[in-house]
Amino acid sequence: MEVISFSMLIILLFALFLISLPLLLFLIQNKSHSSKNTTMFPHGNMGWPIIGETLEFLKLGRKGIPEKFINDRMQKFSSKVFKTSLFGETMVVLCGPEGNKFLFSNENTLVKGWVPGSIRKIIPSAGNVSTNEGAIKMRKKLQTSFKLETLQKFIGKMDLAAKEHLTTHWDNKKEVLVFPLAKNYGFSLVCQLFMSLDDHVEAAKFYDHFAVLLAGLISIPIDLPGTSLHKAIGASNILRKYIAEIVRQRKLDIAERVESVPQDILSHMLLTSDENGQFLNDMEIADRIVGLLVAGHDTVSAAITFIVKYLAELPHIYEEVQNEQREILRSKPKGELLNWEDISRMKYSWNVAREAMRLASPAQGFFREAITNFTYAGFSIQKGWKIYWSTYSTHKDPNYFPNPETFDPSRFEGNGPAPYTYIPFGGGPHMCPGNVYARLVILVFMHNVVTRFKWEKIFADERIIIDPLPKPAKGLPIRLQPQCT
Ligand SMILES: *[C@@H]1O[C@H](CO)[C@@H](O)[C@H](O)[C@H]1NC(C)=O
Ligand SMILES: *[C@@H]1O[C@H](CO)[C@@H](O)[C@H](O)[C@H]1NC(C)=O
Ligand SMILES: CC(=O)N[C@H]1CO[C@H](CO)[C@@H](O)[C@@H]1O
Repeated sequence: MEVISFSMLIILLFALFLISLPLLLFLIQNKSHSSKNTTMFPHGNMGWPIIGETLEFLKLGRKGIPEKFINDRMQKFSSKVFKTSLFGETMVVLCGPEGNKFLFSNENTLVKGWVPGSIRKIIPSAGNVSTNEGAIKMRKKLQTSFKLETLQKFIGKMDLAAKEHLTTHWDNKKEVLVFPLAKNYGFSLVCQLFMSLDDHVEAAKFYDHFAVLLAGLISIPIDLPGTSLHKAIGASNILRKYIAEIVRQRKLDIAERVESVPQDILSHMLLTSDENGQFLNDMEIADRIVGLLVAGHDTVSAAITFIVKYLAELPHIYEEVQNEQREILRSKPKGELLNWEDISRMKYSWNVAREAMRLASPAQGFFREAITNFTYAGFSIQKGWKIYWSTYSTHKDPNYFPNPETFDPSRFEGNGPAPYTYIPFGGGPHMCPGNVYARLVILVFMHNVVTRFKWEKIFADERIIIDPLPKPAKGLPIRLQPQCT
């Protein structure tokens, strides 16, 4: 019975094929004929319907080789640009420093910022950065709040937080698991600095919702009960209500008695606002703060984790960082907290941090959307298409970074890497406003950790996973040896 129906199916398919053959031939001919003189679209493979090549993209990331996705296709299709489908969208990938330069230089004329649907559903404001007037004002406000002049006032607070973290979680321990501790540290730091959420019990409750939110951020955008996206949207609603209440209370405090208002980034934003903070309502401000919490904690935690990893693997580099930091410590009155002058002396340490962010870039890449039809490298790109560029494809290109897998902080000496090749924070007008924040937090942590500890890895060959941020597969357990200074 089965055999019969199977052969019948074959015959049926064959007949169908024969009938449609002329039509097919006509279509193919017509296509090649007309494509002779119409614009040429970038070549590429669109993968499966809807999912496209997303699974392959995510799989290579989990294997720790996200650059392979780009490199394979650059070889197959074009070294400059290719087409694919990711996160349910037609996606054009621009490659190499020329691609980066093109995108950064044509911001708001040919392209604008874009984020995948899953992120827009969880953090609505992430979808409309440059549309309405309130959003533009808010963005400007945030950018001033993230300038060095503003943030350097918080260096002492960052130093205290690093000291407290190491005392609580590292002191008197033989072993620690670095990655979860770095996440915990990065998160409690943003809570303290942004909105003076110092209470550990409150912060822990807050963190649970936050973890659910993060898990859904880069997911297939299907919002049904049980999916990680659905849970993340729920968590985001709780967090935004919670933060909106903090914002409401803070506005009241500011209106009533300015002197006793907590000195944090939220107060700074509200106090420097030209229109008494009325440009956005509390919920809209809360929405942006959730976005900042996401951007500000995970990336910094990943960077710290990888710095600890490389310092464990490379004792001569650890020693040089330690010497630089001990020198700074010795030059200060005992007990005085770090300040901007100290940070600006941490030149070697910063090169080490930058090299760690080259090899394990916290951001894999960024998205844009074409706002008009344009031609790039001879290929036509259509209005509405999404564009992706990847940090890893230049960070690991031997043309720009010889022996790309070798950790070498001297790459950042002198003029440093060629333009548009080292881009962990993006570039152009949309450059991540958190780069100054990241620099301060990372250097303050490095100062404290190398002046108090030396360490070695427990698993010499621990794998790296990128999902969506880089992390060591086993969380980077290390063995500690306290240092005296
Ligand atoms: C996003 O934009 C839409 C319309 O442009 C607006 O209705 C909505 O309130 C905006 N969302 C946020 C969170 O700013
Ligand atoms: C873009 O090009 C397509 C054809 O390739 C055309 O249909 C469309 O009208 C163009 N759009 C704009 C905004 O020029
Ligand atoms: C053969 C032919 O028609 N060539 C034309 C193809 O289109 C370009 C502009 O898009 C023309 O310049 C060519 O003359």
